[in-house]
Amino acid sequence: MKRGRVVTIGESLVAFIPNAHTKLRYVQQFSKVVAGAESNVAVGLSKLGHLSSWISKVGTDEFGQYIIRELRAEGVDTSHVLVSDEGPSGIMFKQFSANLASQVFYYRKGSAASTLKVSDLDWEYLKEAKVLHLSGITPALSTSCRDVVYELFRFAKQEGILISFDPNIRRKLWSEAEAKRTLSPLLVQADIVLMGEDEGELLLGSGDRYRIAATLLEKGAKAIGIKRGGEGAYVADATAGFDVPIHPVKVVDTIGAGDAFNAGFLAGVLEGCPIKECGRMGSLMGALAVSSYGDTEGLPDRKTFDELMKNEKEIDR
Ligand code: KDG
Repeated sequence: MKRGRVVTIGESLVAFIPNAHTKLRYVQQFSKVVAGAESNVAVGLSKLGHLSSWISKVGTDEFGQYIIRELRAEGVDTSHVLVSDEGPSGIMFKQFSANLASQVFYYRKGSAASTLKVSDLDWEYLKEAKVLHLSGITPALSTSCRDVVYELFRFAKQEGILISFDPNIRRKLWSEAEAKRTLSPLLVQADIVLMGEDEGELLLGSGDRYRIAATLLEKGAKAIGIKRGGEGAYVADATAGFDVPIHPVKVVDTIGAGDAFNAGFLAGVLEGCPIKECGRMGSLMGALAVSSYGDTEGLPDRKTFDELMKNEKEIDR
């Protein structure tokens, strides 16, 4: 079911996951996985049988090789990833508290990915994309990264490529004022908007899902997925809007749920599904992400996904 390539661009990091629910100062062992909002979406789509690419810059270090190797193993096209000595590959640590809340600590300032610039990109290759998936994390990384995202929006409009955008506001990377100034103009230009209800408050002045959707549809968005955490999601297009419930699962780590939702939702869009179905697909992927520790390790292959969608299989994690 290869129906058109989704190209994602943004930083991926090596994420260290502690083996205990306690402060990092007391943790003795970690396992490592790949994290990154955009590459998470690429992995989710690839697992569902879609063509996906991830473009970024990694350092000339072992972690850079690890990131590329893992994403390639998941079927993501990494042929346009740059390996650069301008900075190291970024890393992050997760911390789990006793009540299961997850926190992240970044070590990514000056990373290779933060040096990404407009002239680094192969614009001919980008023309092959049907959808360009971007997030608001990239413009928070550096001025050159912000320029890249603005240029990608301009280019996609010119080439008739659909832009899928998740503001993914990361308050550890910039101030709310900077995020609002930079992301609000982008949000209203995207064709597919995938965002948290809480992000609507900052970027559009309303945290009400119906208002957020109405505003974005009026600006020209074609499909909208508003993620509401434990409350499910609201999805809408020009024809209809639906509240989509969550799938009940045992939550072990909520990080990555939004990206998994995005992958399921985008798969639905690529397959020409009605908006409600796109929402159900996103919701199932989100549920599977929160029931495992890494961002993408819990995501299903297509066969399992289809069985779960038809309720032929119980979610057993
Ligand atoms: O959405 C999950 C991401 O937050 C995580 O994988 C790391 O990309 C990441 C980031 O910048 O926070």
